Order: sequence, then C-alpha cells, then structure tokens
Amino acid sequence: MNSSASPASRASSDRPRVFSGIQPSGAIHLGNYLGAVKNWVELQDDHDAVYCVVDLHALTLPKEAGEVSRGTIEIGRILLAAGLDPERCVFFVQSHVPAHAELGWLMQTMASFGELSRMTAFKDKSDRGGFVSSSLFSYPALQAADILLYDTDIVPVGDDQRQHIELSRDVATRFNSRYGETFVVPEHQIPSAGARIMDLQAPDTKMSKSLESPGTIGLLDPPKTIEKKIKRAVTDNDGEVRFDPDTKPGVSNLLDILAAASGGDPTDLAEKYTQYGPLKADVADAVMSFFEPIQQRHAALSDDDVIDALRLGADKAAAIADPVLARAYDAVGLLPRSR
Ligand code: AQP
Repeated sequence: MNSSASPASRASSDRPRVFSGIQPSGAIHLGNYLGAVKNWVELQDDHDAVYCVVDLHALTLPKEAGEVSRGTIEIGRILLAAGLDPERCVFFVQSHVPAHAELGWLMQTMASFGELSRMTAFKDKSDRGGFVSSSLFSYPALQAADILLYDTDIVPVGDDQRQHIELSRDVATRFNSRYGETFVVPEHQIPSAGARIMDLQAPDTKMSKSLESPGTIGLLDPPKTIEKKIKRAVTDNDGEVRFDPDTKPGVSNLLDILAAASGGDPTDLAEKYTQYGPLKADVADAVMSFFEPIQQRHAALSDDDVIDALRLGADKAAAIADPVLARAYDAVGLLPRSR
C-alpha cells in the first residue's frame, strides 16, 4: 500500500461520508427532490457530504454538443437554490475530476457482464429505441467508481438506484478480497416516503427527467402549472382515499408525495380524506411550500455563482479522490510512472 490513507483510518477520524450524484439530463423534478436532494441538503449538517453533477453519465444517451454543459450549469443553479452549500459540502462536476473516468475503467474490469446485464435501468432505457451505446450498459461501473473514490459510508438515493448501489458494494467487496482492503463498502440510504415518485399521468412509471412527460412536476414550474398538474393527476373511479400502491397507484402516489413533503405516514394521512379534490389541494400546497423559496433563490443566482462554486468543489473533490485512485492502482500493482 502507498502513503494514501487506508479506508479504515478515514472512517475513524471523520464524520460519516455521504456521496451522491445527479445527471444533468433535464430539469430537476419532484421525484429527484423528494427522493434525493431534500436529504442531501439535510445531511450537510452532520455528515461529510460530497455531491456531484454526473455529466459523464448523461452522455450515455445521445446529446447535442453543448447540451450537457448547459444542463450542468442549470442543474448546479437549482441545487444551490435548493440548499447545497459549497462551504458545507463538496459540490462538483464529475468530468472535472479525471480520477472518476480512471477508476471507472478499473471498476469495469471488476464488474461481470452478467451483473451488468441484470441492471433494470439498462433494460428500460435501451427499450426506448434509438442509438444504444456500450456506455449505457457499463455506466453502473463508473457509478461504483464515483462512490468508492470518496471512501463513502452512505449513499442517499431514490429507490431506483438500489440495484446500482448493490453493484457498487459487490465490486468493492470483490476488489478488496482480490487485492486487499482498499475500498470502503458503502450502504444505501433510501427515504421511507418519496423514494419512488411516480409520473402523475402514468402512475405505473417512475417520474424521470429524460422522459419529458406532462406528468412530471419540475422544480421550476410556476405555481399555477404545479397546481394544474396535480389537479389533473390520474387517480381511479372508486373515489376512496386509501394507500395501496398495487391497486390504487395514482392516489397512493399523491399520498406518498404528501407524506414526503409534510411528514407523516401515507396510510395514516389517507384517513383524513374522503375525496380526491381536498387531497390534491393539500398536495399542491405542500409541494409549493418547498418549491417557492427555492424558485426565489434560483432567480437570484447567476451562472457565474454556479461556475465559481463548482471550481472550488473540483479542487476539494480531487484532493480526496486522487489518493484513493493511487491506492487502487497500487493495490492492483500497476507500474508507477517514474518521477
Ligand atoms: N421518481 C423518482 N422518485 C424518487 N427519487 C428519484 N430519483 C430519480 N427519480 C426519482 C433520484 O434522484 C437522484 C438523481 O437521479 P437521476 O439523475 O438518475 O434522475 P432521473 O430523473 O432518474 O433522470 P433520468 O435522466 O431520467 O434517468 P433515469 O431515466 O435513469 O431515471 C437519484 O438519487 C435517484 O434515485
């Protein structure tokens, strides 16, 4: 082992490290916020938090030149407005820290073809048609690298990421047993409510940036639009307010949103309502109470504010990631470049 700190020494000296990322693949929506970003903001208080705009992941689906850099600035602006504080977390862009792509290659060598073939995100996205790149198949290995580079203890994510975090754990464990203790094996942290917000017009489909559906609530949607989208949310004909995602996906999605936004348990919340109208009105109010202040802060931020924050973050991220990459190269036994 070289002079870089071992995973055990970091874990014993610091607060728990959290790492998570978001693709600049469209506007942040309600699912991203309740499933991930809201928790990221809270975790800054008592964790050593590292958050990343995973721009290399966004390239797994075809993009026009310039689309990803515009998306990165925009998503950075929304995340700062939502409460990420560059003084209290490391906030950066994945491609600004080359160690991600480098460790990503090592992780590809550790993930089996069979494991990657079982990833449901690949099946879902490759079924949408169009050009299917090999990166869409292998990016969970890059995601493992993203996480492992920071000696991450906890990965706060939505439920759709459960399988990818499991893969990160498997490749870390495999690497450690083949080459010696090198990586911290991370745990996922998935919220009890809001972990999988469904599309309001298709409640059997996850709300997703890249789908651009009318059933997606964008964090920057005007209040009237949000109200209208929630009013028009697909429910069912039996008129009973009950939390039962299998038989009542639309109503259950609304109850889950309400529980995630205002606290409480969706089954208990259901008992307060006898009609869909008042439930929808309360969901719209709860969502707006979070989104309005974020929208105001967003309007006050400039592109330069984002660029400055991300520049600072890249230096801080590289200072953590580079020694971990060196540790991994050393463990594998690559010939060091002579000095
Ligand atoms: N619907 C959701 N409900 C709860 N959490 C969600 N997340 C995503 N969708 C939901 C969580 O948000 C974080 C960022 O994930 P992402 O960048 O992959 O977001 P996305 O909306 O899923 O974006 P894409 O481009 O459309 O990707 P796909 O199609 O792969 O989902 C993660 O923590 C995620 O769990």
